[in-house]
Amino acid sequence: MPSFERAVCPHDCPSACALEVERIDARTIGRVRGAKMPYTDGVVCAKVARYAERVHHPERLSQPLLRCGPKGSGQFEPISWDAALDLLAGRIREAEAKHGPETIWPYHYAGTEGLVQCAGLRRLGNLAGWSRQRETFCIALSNAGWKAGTGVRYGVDAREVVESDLIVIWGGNPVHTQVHFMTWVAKARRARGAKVVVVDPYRTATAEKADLHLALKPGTDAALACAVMHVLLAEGLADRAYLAKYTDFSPEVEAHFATRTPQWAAEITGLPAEQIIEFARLYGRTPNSFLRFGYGFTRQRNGAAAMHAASCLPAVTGAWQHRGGGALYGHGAIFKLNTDFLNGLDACTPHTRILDMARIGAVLTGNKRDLGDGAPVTVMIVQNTNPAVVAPESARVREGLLREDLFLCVHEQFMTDTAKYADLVLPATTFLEHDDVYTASGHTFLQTSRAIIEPHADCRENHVFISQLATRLGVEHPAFKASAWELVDRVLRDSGHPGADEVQAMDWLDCAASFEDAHYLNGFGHTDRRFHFTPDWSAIGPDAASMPRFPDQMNVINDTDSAHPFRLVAAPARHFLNTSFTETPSSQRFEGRPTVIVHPATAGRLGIREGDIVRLGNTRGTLRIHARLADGMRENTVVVESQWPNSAFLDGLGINTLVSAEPGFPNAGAAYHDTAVWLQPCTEG
Ligand SMILES: Nc1nc2c(c(=O)[nH]1)N[C@H]1C(S)=C(S)[C@@H](COP(=O)(O)OP(=O)(O)OC[C@H]3O[C@@H](n4cnc5c(=O)[nH]c(N)nc54)[C@H](O)[C@@H]3O)O[C@H]1N2
Ligand SMILES: Nc1nc2c(c(=O)[nH]1)N[C@H]1C(S)=C(S)[C@@H](COP(=O)(O)OP(=O)(O)OC[C@H]3O[C@@H](n4cnc5c(=O)[nH]c(N)nc54)[C@H](O)[C@@H]3O)O[C@H]1N2
Ligand code: SF4
Ligand SMILES: [Mo]
Repeated sequence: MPSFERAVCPHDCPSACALEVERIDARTIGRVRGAKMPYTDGVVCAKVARYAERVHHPERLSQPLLRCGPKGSGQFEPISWDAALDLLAGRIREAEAKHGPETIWPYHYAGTEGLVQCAGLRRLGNLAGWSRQRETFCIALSNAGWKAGTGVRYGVDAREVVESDLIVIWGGNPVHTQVHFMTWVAKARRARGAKVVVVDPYRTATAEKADLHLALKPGTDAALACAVMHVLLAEGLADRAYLAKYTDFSPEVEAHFATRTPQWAAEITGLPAEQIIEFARLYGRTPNSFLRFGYGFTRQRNGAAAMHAASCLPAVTGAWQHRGGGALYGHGAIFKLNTDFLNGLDACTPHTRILDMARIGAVLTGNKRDLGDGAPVTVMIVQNTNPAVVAPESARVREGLLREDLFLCVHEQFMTDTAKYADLVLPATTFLEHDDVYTASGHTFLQTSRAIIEPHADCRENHVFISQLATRLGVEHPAFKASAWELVDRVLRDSGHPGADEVQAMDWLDCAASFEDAHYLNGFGHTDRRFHFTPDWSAIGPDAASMPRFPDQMNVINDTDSAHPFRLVAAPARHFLNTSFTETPSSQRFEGRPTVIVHPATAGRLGIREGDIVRLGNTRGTLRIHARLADGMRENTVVVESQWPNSAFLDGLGINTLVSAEPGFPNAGAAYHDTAVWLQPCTEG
């Protein structure tokens, strides 16, 4: 008898949806619909509504595979799990004996956001003394910038936008990347006619819905924010009492903003000065303005400075004091989770080297800047991520992954581009086949999720695979002896929450901060409890000396020049989730093929028509791609919505071929949308 079972979407998305999954039998699911959790409220994105396509996909990995052809040939033969684990443990021991334990690089990201299924590999690495990773794919720059001002990562509950009169969506595309926020925006519009402003270099699906779209040049958000504050201060729209009580605002800061005029920002951003003033007045005259920050605008070398500058806005107007006012970037800190046990930190204090995961290409090709005199990486275990596609500098990543002296083990649900380069490919369960616990960056609910069907074929969950490997390596920790559900229980109890069964019975646990805390009315996260216009960047990252003293535009982006006259934005596609769902037929159908969006004026000038193949390039490489014409952006902006597999591109290398691995400031972070390129019509077809 089919029934609907509760689950939580595990994908790397701010919504962490509560789901109801139709269980047809012990091995089969049917429909997936949203559960009535207060934030996601029964809504689910199209790609997960069709999850049956993914979990029952004919190309799901179903057994361990050993490479039998040349590296990257895609030729594999089946082996048993026991043989695979013995082989992997043997290669690890050999490599450790030759180079020391830091030669092993466990490499993982948020393919599943489940705390337990994510933690195993990190725990094993910590206990075994392997190299660690600096997690620079996603939030390094945005976190740095947010914490510089506020001191702690949380913000106003997104549901409060129904009490806002102005919603500013800054540098994110929630229609693609977190559809639920848009359902709350729609409620605010219906309820009180709230105005919507979108700050984004191109007319995204979100910008299409806006009352005002500020289509600035990528990497110039700090200039816009500073000019807005110039107007607020100059026109009496600042809340001086709030500034004095809650911030470190000073005459020097004010004098600094006095020089950051709309005309100055117009030069940098490409926005008309009048539009900047119009936005500043709208913002300044609306007490209950809600700023929803995306990650997108921080994926620039100056992204942390941009986030810091933009996060100053509600401190100038005092919007934080009002219901429906303030800002949200992410909620991380409200869940107050103690993950020491999960990460093995109860039993060890790791001191090993930390390698920047976004610089995987440089690391694997032996760049001294990354490795110093340390050992080369000769064994990698990759889990929950697909670096052959998602990391910057794809050509170098490929060169590194193809190294004959690298043993690469990839634990995956699908034969991804990374898995194709592996020596050993191991099949993984999906969230429907294992237990876990999830927080969210976009809402305040903590949720547990239990297996609904049996593991597909010979798939093993992350936790089981890593525990079995630990046993073979003789690495001991009680977590390796526990079940995933017992670990869920442990992390919840260690954090002062009810246990796993209780949370499961409650469906979800609201960890929302009080109004006063969420609005920082009890003070900000710094020791002086104030918002910082003048941050202590040295507390945030090693490159503090490069950071501006006051909120400001930092001229460190990969700007256009005569050889590279276009700025490329490599934004997320709607029907994929990073690289996940690139394998499902309906997502492929909706997305069509990789395209570059080109302004019609530029296309006209270069003789490019809709659907033509064009070539994009810079010093890192070139690729061919079909052109799509659209306005709503500056003439020298080009946009590729991805992340398509490399093989979907005409030359077999994806958009990150063009993206540099030069980190952002002051604490690293990948700058995915910070790329200067040239664009040419393609004559070779
Ligand atoms: N050009 C460009 N590049 C980008 C970005 C961009 O905007 N533009 N965004 C960047 C960002 S923000 C991020 S976070 C990264 C994300 O990049 P990735 O971390 O690679 O992202 P995903 O595709 O979400 O997940 C990777 C893999 O995890 C696997 N997986 C899912 N669940 C499990 C599991 O339970 N066990 C195992 N073993 N595997 C599992 C999936 O099958 C998938 O292949 O990409 C970055 N790269
Ligand atoms: N459908 C779908 N959903 C996803 C993902 C996906 O790939 N697809 N990825 C997931 C992940 S891992 C993450 S981190 C989140 C990311 O979610 P978002 O917060 O939306 O962040 P991004 O998607 O990186 O940013 C997208 C927008 O940033 C804009 N942008 C780029 N550069 C600039 C700039 O300099 N200034 C301004 N103002 N805007 C700029 C781009 O044009 C784009 O519209 O989404 C998650 N959800
Ligand atoms: S991908 Fe995001 S929006 Fe879609 S179901 Fe998962 S959490 Fe919800
Ligand atoms: Mo991300």
